[in-house]
Amino acid sequence: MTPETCILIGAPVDSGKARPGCLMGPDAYRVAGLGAALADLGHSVCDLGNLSPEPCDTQTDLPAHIHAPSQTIGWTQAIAKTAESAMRDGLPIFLGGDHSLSLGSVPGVAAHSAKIGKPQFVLWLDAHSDFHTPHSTSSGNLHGTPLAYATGADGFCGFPQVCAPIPEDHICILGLRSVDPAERDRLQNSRIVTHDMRQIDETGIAKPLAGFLDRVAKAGGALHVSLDVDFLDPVIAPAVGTTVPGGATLREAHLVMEMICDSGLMTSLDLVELNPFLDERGRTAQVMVDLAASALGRRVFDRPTQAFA
Ligand code: 6HN
Ligand code: MN
Ligand code: MN
Ligand code: MN
Repeated sequence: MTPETCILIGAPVDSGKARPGCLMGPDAYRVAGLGAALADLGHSVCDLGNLSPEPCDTQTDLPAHIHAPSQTIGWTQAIAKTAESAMRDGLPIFLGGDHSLSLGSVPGVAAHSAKIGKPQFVLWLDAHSDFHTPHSTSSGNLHGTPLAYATGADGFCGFPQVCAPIPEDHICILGLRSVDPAERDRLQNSRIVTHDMRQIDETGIAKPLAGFLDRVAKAGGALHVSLDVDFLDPVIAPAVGTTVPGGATLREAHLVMEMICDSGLMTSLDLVELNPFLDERGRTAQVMVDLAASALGRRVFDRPTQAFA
């Protein structure tokens, strides 16, 4: 593939839910060798280090059960700004951090795409749809809301204005197997394209993905890929707080990344929800690094053999 300038952006966001640990994610990806893996594929790699949230102490009218709203608003502001500027310089890879980091990454990259006249598309690889608003969520966890925010949904009082909302039919979710009732209603009334695990079992994962990539290509679009650890089956990726059995296999996940690579369409990537405190000898971090490498050109026959003591 064409060499890219990969811009690693650490976003140790941990405010999107109550259980801590995702703040260690960016460093786990570095220890697992993300930078070297991408450099070995011929890309130039620039690591911006870890971002900090902007100070935010605004009192908002968000419902009282929303967890840590000010921190997440501060993160959203910081990440969105960095996302937009990094898009000018290369292919940003956001190292999470929980999925609330996408409240910043998706609107930030979309703002850049709008300025250069490219329609923005989003591929959401996740067991969950993350399509709650602060008013529909019962958990109060903002990591369950970024897709709704990115489409410009109402109810995100105190968050920055989304200047380039993603059209619902530019979003494809793959891997669904846990959707809350209120979220299901919102999803069913939307034009988001969803492929749940039942459908993936029936058709294989390549067919629905190829259809979506084809649409992005025909539209001349920019493609943001958001990879949640829980897209994967917990047997291969245990280091996440929201495990749901019955997820993607290792080969299904690599095939997705290889097809994304072959399409040449990916312009930005989130690696989210890794909680290293829940990992087993770093193996989930390693799987995520290997998947990022597949999305950026590593082929099955040049995967290194890993010997763990
Ligand atoms: N994620 N739907 C549940 C909630 O609390 O809103 C789970 C959200 C999971 C969030 O996958 O990033
Ligand atoms: Mn998610
Ligand atoms: Mn999830
Ligand atoms: Mn590849």
